[in-house]
Amino acid sequence: MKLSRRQFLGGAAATAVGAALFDFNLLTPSVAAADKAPGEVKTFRNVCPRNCYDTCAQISYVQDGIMKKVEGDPKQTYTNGKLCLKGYTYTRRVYSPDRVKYPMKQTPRGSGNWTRISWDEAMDTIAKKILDLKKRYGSTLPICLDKYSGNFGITHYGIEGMMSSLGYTTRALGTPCWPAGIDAQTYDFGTLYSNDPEDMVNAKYLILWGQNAAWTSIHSFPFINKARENGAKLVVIDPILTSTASKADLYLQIKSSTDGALALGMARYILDNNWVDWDYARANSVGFDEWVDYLKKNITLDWASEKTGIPKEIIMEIAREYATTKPASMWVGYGMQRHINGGQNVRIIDALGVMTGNVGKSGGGVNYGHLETWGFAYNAMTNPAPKGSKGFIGKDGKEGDRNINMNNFAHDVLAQNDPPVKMLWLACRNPGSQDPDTHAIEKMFSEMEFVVTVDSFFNKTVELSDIVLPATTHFEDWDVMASYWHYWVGINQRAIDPMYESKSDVEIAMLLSQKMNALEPGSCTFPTAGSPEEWLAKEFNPAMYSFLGISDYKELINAPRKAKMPAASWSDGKFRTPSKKIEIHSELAQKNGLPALPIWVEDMKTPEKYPIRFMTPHPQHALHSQFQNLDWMMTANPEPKVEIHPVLAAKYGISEGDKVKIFNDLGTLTLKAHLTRTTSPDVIVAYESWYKGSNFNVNYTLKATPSDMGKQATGNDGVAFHDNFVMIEKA
Ligand SMILES: Nc1nc2c(c(=O)[nH]1)N[C@H]1C(S)=C(S)[C@@H](COP(=O)(O)OP(=O)(O)OC[C@H]3O[C@@H](n4cnc5c(=O)[nH]c(N)nc54)[C@H](O)[C@@H]3O)O[C@H]1N2
Ligand SMILES: Nc1nc2c(c(=O)[nH]1)N[C@H]1C(S)=C(S)[C@@H](COP(=O)(O)OP(=O)(O)OC[C@H]3O[C@@H](n4cnc5c(=O)[nH]c(N)nc54)[C@H](O)[C@@H]3O)O[C@H]1N2
Ligand code: SF4
Ligand SMILES: [Mo]
Repeated sequence: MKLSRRQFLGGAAATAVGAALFDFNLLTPSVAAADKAPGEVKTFRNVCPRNCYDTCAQISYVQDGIMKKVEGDPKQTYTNGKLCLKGYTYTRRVYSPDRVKYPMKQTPRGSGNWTRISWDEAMDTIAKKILDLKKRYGSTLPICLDKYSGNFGITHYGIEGMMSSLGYTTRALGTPCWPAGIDAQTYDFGTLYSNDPEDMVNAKYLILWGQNAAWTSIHSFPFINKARENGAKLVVIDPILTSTASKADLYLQIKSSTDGALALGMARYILDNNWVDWDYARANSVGFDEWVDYLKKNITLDWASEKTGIPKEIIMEIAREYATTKPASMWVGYGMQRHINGGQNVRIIDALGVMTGNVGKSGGGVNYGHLETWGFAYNAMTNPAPKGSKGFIGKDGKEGDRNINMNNFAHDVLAQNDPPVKMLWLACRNPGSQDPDTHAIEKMFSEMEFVVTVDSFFNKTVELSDIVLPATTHFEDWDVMASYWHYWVGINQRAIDPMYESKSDVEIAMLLSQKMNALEPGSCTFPTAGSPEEWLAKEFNPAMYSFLGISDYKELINAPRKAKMPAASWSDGKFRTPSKKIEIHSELAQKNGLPALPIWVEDMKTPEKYPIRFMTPHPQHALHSQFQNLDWMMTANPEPKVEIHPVLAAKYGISEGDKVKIFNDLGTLTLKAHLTRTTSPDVIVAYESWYKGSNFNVNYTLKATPSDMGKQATGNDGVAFHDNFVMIEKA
């Protein structure tokens, strides 16, 4: 294929940037300068739209239409001028030769036989298929959308808007990230709402509970370090001695899924020593005394120690320190709630925070995440179904979309029969690599009539599709982003023109609407015109403007804005539960078949046949299936490994560097062994990721076991990703 001048420039410039990332003056874009002297370097404001705590404010540097480098924005105090490793690779992503450049079709699906097609042909094929399905089944319900976190920019909710504009469809509902913990905090406090992470500097004691900030939220660390410089002690509780744990003053290698037992043991000791903040707990919560009764009758330190594998003396030590060092902050990560009792464990930790009066305090809190700054207009998302559309009649008798479980997607797609799901639209989503039970996912794809994926790379999901449409990156479009962790909001400017023939998800929706209406007038309500900036402008509303202290979105071009919120969540004591108090006793939880109180719920028993727990948490060099495929990352971290404790390795005759077969009833994967004492002898670890040119995928062995919570606030329970058991042998 002949390269256009633009493609060539992109590749060459990216190489120049690669050689000189940290010395901007060394940049010699000789190719760009071939026909004229280098132009002025322009800067643009961007925000990293990945599903990352940090949602960094970025500055992109563009010369002659080529993005030369990306840095952290110093005007945003949380990002504070720095990016993570992934953030610094963005030029490699934008100018990657592996990008999906044009609309392409694959015949047959899965064959790798891709041919370039025009946008018009792509839209014509897709629109005709939609109309055909609608005619055959009398509705658009056979069309199913699976969209999640590839890009959380607000205009990207236009993907959902596009679906609504076609009629009522089938939708993957839920979140794999944090649903059990969201429900736990919803039962307790009424919603999830956490302290400003920058407020961690005020903590005098800090517990990171199943949270690997050194990898997954690196910008939080300067605030943690500052607190430590001020004398705060850092405790990390994790079954794996992570990078984060290595920075702690005290690390507890807890048995997976037993955090509730640890918190209950701590609570009992706090109670016995009367370090309880009775005034706070009784004034602000309901059911506190009932829970105290439970502690007295059921919980002992010996029991907690046996359950968790943590010596009694250590439980006593952290209980005393946590209860008597004020303010004390807890950060509950998403890793610890990926269990069959994960939500319940979060509820118990919440209760510990309430018991010690640490909720509502600066430097305190039981922090998990928030959605307070997400009050946008969601204009692109809101479209009426065309007149006469037939929908799914829900339990409430209302007609609408048919929601299926995002966290058991393959199963749920195949379980639909009235009408069946026939077509998938995937955008910002890679279930081929990220969903549990990859074999089931592959089977589901193979049974579809038609699959469209919008993405920037030929990943596993694209491999299973009929048509791929090239998506722009966040430097090629206008957008706005909020964080689920810090309180800042920032804008994405179009720093460079869309690469090749790529388009944003909203532009694709407009094109589809044009085609649908040309073929069958009135068949799609999505607007057919609008510039990227117009779409962006419509995502703001007066409340958002006032929250950010601006009157026009363009002000965000000068600097990101921090929402006007107190640093301490719940400092006004206005909880959002039915009783308006913290519900230690939650009737809503009880109504949903869960314990009313934060009491112990058993963890998963280890199956005899598969005695080794296989943990697959989030990687350092990747954000799920993003980034690890880029050349710099493949150089930094060329291949996946499985971490095995030397004692376990010895038992199976495995040495450093050996190939190890990891298997259970669901599937098998073979990985190189890395022997390390950072894990325990009954747990092996491989970080989920998508490596270029490799079929490595941890999810081949992972069953879609639901976690205990998630339904209440997010529609579906989470996935107990870490309750996964396998056997190993030397390959
Ligand atoms: N074993 C195991 N599995 C896990 C987890 C685990 O801990 N262990 N974690 C789970 C969690 S928490 C999550 S959040 C999920 C993540 O699951 P996904 O959201 O599916 O994961 P990503 O790989 O981040 O993104 C999906 C795709 O979006 C694409 N994309 C990026 N920007 C755009 C855009 O603007 N438009 C379009 N159309 N596409 C775009 C990316 O190129 C990528 O291919 O994985 C889950 N899976
Ligand atoms: N670099 C990088 N950053 C990311 C992501 C990424 O993929 N890569 N993903 C983003 C997304 S979508 C999410 S959801 C977040 C998730 O970020 P985190 O909240 O940090 O979640 P995880 O990496 O899934 O798990 C964190 C830790 O929980 C531990 N853990 C597992 N089970 C238990 C348990 O029973 N008890 C305790 N105490 N600990 C346990 C794991 O060993 C792991 O070290 O990170 C975001 N940031
Ligand atoms: S991946 Fe996370 S930490 Fe890295 S640049 Fe993006 S938002 Fe920042
Ligand atoms: Mo996530």
